[in-house]
Amino acid sequence: MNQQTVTPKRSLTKETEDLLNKQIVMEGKSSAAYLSMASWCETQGFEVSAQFLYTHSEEERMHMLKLFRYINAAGGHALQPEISNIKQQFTSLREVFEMVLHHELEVTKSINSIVDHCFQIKDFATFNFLQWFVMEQREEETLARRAVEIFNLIGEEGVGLWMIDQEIGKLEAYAAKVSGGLNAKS
Ligand code: OFO
Repeated sequence: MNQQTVTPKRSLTKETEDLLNKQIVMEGKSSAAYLSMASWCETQGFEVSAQFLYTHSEEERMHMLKLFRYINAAGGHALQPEISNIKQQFTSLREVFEMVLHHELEVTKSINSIVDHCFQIKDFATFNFLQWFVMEQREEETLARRAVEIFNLIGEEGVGLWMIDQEIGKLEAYAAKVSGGLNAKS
């Protein structure tokens, strides 16, 4: 099929479909990575961080499913991603949250480039669909930046790590407050 072919059943170009399928891989990897981080945190006694990451892993799966449903509704074929090479061991709680921040910045870059592509080819329906992800990334970045900031503010000595773990539990409320509830979690 020609790269730009659009049929009555199909409102996505093949290129856009491929880009959205690549985003599915990213969301699936996010879900798996956060699940692995949650498990490691739980084994280390960081109960609040573990709960935060378990919840986040579920959210990433929900992001992936949103893309599945959209691609198929638009006449494409959403593909179950292969997920491998998920990191299982971490050297510290700080490393976990620095990786979350790094990861979210990469996801934002990827979403932005698909949005740019849709704008260029005038696929305004997909452009509009992706606005939810744009605002979600704003909130996710705020949250991940704040998590790393908490390590710097409290310090990891003495009871610092315990306090940091407690503060991680307040991140969702913090991100929702500073982003003004820009995105509903559904
Ligand atoms: Fe799907 O937002 Fe994080 O990765």
